[in-house]
Amino acid sequence: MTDPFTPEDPFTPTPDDRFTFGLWTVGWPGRDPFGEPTRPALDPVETVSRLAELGAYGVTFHDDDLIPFGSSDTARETHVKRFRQALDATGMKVPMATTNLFTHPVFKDGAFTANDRDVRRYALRKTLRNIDLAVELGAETYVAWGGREGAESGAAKDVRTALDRLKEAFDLLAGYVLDQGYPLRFAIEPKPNEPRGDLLLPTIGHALAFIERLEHADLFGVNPEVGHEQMAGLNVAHGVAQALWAGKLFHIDLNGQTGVKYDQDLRFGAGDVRAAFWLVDLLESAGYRGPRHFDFKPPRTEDVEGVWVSAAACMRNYLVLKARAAAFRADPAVRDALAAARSDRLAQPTLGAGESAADLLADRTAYEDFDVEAAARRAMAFERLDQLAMDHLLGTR
Ligand code: XLS
Ligand code: MN
Ligand code: MN
Repeated sequence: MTDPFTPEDPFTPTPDDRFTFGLWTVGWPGRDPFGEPTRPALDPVETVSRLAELGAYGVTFHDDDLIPFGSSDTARETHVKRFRQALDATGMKVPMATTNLFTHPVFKDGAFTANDRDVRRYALRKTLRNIDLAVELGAETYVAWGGREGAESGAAKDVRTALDRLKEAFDLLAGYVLDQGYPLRFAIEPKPNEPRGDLLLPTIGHALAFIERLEHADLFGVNPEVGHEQMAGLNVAHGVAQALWAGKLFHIDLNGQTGVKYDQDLRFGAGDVRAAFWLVDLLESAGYRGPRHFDFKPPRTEDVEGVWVSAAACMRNYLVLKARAAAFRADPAVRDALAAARSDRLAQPTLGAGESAADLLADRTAYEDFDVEAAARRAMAFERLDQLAMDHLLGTR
């Protein structure tokens, strides 16, 4: 077997794979609610060059990942300049950026939906400022994760009013982007809980429904995160499929999670590997063109070298799953099993062309003469199909 971390390995990524990482992912020093950091902070310049060496396409950032909160204007310029130089030197891109509206204590009750109006106005200014920088650095997508938009107790937050404020914020931000002529779209990132007990827009479905109420709905899509859907016990591939169906999959956060528990942010492929397989199968077969963005946290047991092992493994696992999914789709036995499962028939519209409800009511074969019992006896043969998928995933086929 080839060493998994050498260039001869068939699963070695290249920028064409469009793999991106948040500065805050590999840069996470390992501080958690129970313990101090286990690793030093990483210089964004080092992150850019290490990720470029590993074959990534680009990096993404929260404003405060790049420019520490409270930096002077001069310090800000220096941080941006050094980052830009690292991008130029490596050819790394910045396809997405976002705002940190959750770390500073001022955001303890949220940002765009904080009960305090001055905090909401400050959050909007912080976001507008970073949108300018995001566009300057070439970003096409602006992610909006709610952070602390939520509550721990019932009366603390009037959810309907909070949604009014959230809409007000997004209408303002989109209006600004349009006025400036920025080529930027927004991707709302759902999450069910953490850091608040309950967060607003907890799932892909909630976010999709919310978007339809926005003034510039066309500018808004979703940024689903694998683990966030799984924290709610949901099937992430189904949620992503619905986002694709709605034309709203603007971005994606790939990582791993083992069921309904705290936000683990494991490397992609760890956790529920079957869910990861079906997600990659979906993204690849649907022709999703956006970045494959990893939002993970190398466990705090790792040192800095372990961080790069973990980052490389995210990309490797994606490419392995992509190859396994392609082999599954190309397998003649799978084609037979799909036919036995009549999966192709789902594409046939239920009604004939121009058929009305009256026509359906007049069709005796649809009801009066339909042999319900015979149809109920038909096997769907899904187990054979699923075991073929398992065999491909496990490499036993
Ligand atoms: C936290 C989120 C966050 C967003 C960006 O749970 O995943 O990292 O992706 O703010
Ligand atoms: Mn997460
Ligand atoms: Mn995320």
